[in-house]
Amino acid sequence: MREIVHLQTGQCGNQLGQKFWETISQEHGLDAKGHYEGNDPLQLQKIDVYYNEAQGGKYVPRAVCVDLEPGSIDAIRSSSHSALFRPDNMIHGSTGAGNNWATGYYTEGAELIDEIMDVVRKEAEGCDSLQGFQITHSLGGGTGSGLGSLLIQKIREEYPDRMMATFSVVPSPRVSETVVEPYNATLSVHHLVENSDQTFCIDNEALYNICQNTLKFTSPTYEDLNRLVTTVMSGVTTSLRFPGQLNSDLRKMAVNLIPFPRLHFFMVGFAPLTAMASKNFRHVTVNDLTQQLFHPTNMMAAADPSTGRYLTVACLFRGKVSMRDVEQQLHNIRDRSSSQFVEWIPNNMQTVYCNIPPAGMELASTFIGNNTAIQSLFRRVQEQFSAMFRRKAFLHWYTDEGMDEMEFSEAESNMNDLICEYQQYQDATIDDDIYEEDHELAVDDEGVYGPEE
Ligand SMILES: Nc1nc2c(ncn2[C@@H]2O[C@H](COP(=O)(O)OP(=O)(O)OP(=O)(O)O)[C@@H](O)[C@H]2O)c(=O)[nH]1
Ligand SMILES: [Mg+2]
Repeated sequence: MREIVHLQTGQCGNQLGQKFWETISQEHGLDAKGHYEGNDPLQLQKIDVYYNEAQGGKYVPRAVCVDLEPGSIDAIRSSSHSALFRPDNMIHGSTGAGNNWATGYYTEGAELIDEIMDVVRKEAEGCDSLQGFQITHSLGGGTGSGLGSLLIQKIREEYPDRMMATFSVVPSPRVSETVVEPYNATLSVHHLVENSDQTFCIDNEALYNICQNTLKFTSPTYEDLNRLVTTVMSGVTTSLRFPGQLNSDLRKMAVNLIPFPRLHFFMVGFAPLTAMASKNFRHVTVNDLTQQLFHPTNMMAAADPSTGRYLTVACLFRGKVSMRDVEQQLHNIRDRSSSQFVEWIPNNMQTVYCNIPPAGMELASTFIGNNTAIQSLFRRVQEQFSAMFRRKAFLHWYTDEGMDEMEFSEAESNMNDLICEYQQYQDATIDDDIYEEDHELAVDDEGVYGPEE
């Protein structure tokens, strides 16, 4: 079987990870201790992608939980699903990274990395045929972002031919008021561009908007935001966890979605999203699902896809849907907004089906889009980064941990390049020369995007 090793780092990473495991355990018919009590053989067919089978028919998440402070790990230990996780796989420090990427990457985190890698190695060695890794983390704090980046890098060095998928939470001032988050996020993106194969961008700004505007929560909590994230995580991993043809492993998914290696930052979405109050007054149809799925307000990235263009899209439908209806609806969407799909990748929309709906729903769908509008997310962070970096504000916290200012400049220009690349492919048409012969960045008409030196 093609196994995945899951990692969760920092507070956000552990909270999301814990909910992810609770959700998929329920979908696979496992109780809070990991014993199978389901009644559908499909639940077990690919269960070893995410779980190890222990004695007595118990399934154990192949999960490694890491934090630089004990709080989030203690929370797992005292949760209703505490008996699910393997105690040896929980590793924590005592002081935290104090919102400082450099502490996570260079100092406190670096002290813990060998211990973490030992556990990762043990899990990887226990696999029959490891397909890769996935990690949940936030980019705004110190641990998930800094130690997360270090961990991703170490894994890439040790397992260069395995896939790395990340569920990365992008900070928003609407949700958190820590001023240095744009620094931490930019430094992390700098690493994700190089060391991640596919990154599902979870944008706290968008989650907050969905909770307020669509779900009608007056003051959304992390728990509310995380419920959205776990639904979408369950959605995007469906094809990995249940039998089917398309996108059945991380590599196939990446091959279908990523036309250029650096452009692997996905927008994700989920439908139906309905306020609890109006839930009982609507019957969800395939038409609703597809309309919602492509709607900007359903995207978990605060970026409007209609301002960019789709390089690729994968839609996943769960439950008993008529494939013909789905194909027809998607065809209509494509027809109606054909200019939003780059014409130089024919058939860039894929559909995946799975009979098993998420718990408590009859029909559901998940959206993964590689859309050039994701650049607006990076632009948002970049603007906040530049405003502070220009004055070198707060930099001493990072240099005190042994970091060089150069790394900030490099991270900044890497993210700027990324933004330019998205823009370039957004503007590209089927018959113009995008690349010069030596594969330097092309200059646009106004010379805004200069060639690399
Ligand atoms: N969606 C979501 N975002 C979270 C959650 N917890 C924290 N965040 C966001 O994550 C960022 C802070 O990162 P944390 O994960 O708390 O930090 P950490 O990785 O534990 O690092 P340090 O505490 O600095 O050592 C902020 O942008 C928060 O808004 C959560 O449970 N859900
Ligand atoms: Mg923390």
